[in-house]
Amino acid sequence: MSKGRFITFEGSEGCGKSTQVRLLAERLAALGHRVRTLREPGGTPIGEEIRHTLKHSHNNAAMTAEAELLLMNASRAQIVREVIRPALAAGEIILCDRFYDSTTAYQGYGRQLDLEKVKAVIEFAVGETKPDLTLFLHVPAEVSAERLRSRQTNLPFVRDRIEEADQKFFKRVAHGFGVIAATEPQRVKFINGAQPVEAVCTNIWELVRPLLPPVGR
Ligand code: Z5A
Repeated sequence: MSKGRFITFEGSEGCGKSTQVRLLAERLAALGHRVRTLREPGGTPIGEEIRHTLKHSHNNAAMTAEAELLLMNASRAQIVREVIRPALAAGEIILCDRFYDSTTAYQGYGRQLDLEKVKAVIEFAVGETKPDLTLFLHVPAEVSAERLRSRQTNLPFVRDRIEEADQKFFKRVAHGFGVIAATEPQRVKFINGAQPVEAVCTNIWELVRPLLPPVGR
């Protein structure tokens, strides 16, 4: 394990990742840990431009699955070297909203790209930099849809190319996350994201606490 800790959050849209990243970061900071929150795609100036191209650009409608895979991993290659490795070497705790399991689930299972090729691209992007712990927040599709609906009614509409995919795509993504969690049970921990926020928070804390470095290290 590196000097710092690298914890990733995964799951379908609306599963509560961003909420839990924020709450865990607040808790760790209150205990005196040096903590940094990141998101993918994005998290660096280059990565945020790639994120815009992937999600919101007016010119992205014709994007191929292959281009999507490479752009996700271009953003990742940048954040790994520009931010994650230096922060881990300095002993920080990194909480990242999505990382490479999302590529396996969305581009591999969702877009149905060859899983071996997807794996090779991920490995090129991340090298030795892998999460110490991955928290997979699972919610049923109807819970995810309901949360996104209620959030959308409170915010101005912003088009998102990835969210335009059909329900079959999102079913394949959810199946992909299930396969990932079953394949790597040591690293990937299943959490029932449909519980109230506080209960999810408690489940996460039980998994994170044993991994923490001493404060001030
Ligand atoms: N993507 C990809 O294809 N390949 C990749 O390699 C990577 C990503 C890295 C990123 O979108 C998109 O990129 C995503 C996958 C793809 N696409 N899709 N579709 P994003 O970053 O904009 O969003 P997201 O990652 O999909 O997550 P999200 O929609 O922002 O949701 P969330 O972070 O999981 O949930 P939340 O914002 O914390 O909560 C959603 C709502 O539910 C909100 O109103 C909360 O107040 C509420 N909430 C949260 N927890 C609870 C509980 N426990 N009970 C009740 N209500 C709750």
